[in-house]
Amino acid sequence: MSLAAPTASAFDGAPFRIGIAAARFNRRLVDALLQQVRVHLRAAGVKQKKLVVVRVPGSNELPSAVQLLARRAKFDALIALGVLIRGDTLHFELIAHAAAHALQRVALDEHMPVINGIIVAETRAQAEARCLGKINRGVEFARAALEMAALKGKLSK
Ligand code: DLZ
Repeated sequence: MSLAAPTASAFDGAPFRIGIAAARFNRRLVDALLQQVRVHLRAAGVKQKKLVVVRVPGSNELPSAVQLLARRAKFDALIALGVLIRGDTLHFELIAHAAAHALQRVALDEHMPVINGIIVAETRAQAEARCLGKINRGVEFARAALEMAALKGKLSK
């Protein structure tokens, strides 16, 4: 995957309610990612009370959590956060593919922007660079959520 981030565009987050599902597997890294997302959403004006965070065991559970959120309350966008690091077995690849497909399915079925914020890394060092280091993927996920929330608002009128 390219390291190039999309160009920044400013969206006022004040009107938006954003739901986040975050995995507990690789917790230190996911917590850092969550913090990056939170900081950017709050800086963009999303109110604390309009930011709902739920935790799930691992990335495999993110699609069902996102679907439960989509059905429970009126959100403008949802973000799924997880960190998958290649291990000795195929499990990593299966989860990465299944979660990505399922998140898209929830987005289309529920008519809800869903941001795939799952870091899929070959090594722990790659994952750390994206969650704790120079590459701030959390900001990209937050920006994508704000942009899609704004688009949803515009096209739903
Ligand atoms: C089992 C598993 C493995 C091997 N690796 C990860 C990982 O790198 N990142 C992650 O978020 N979750 C992992 N899991 C847990 C699965 O996502 C899931 O929680 C379990 O398979 C139970 O369904």
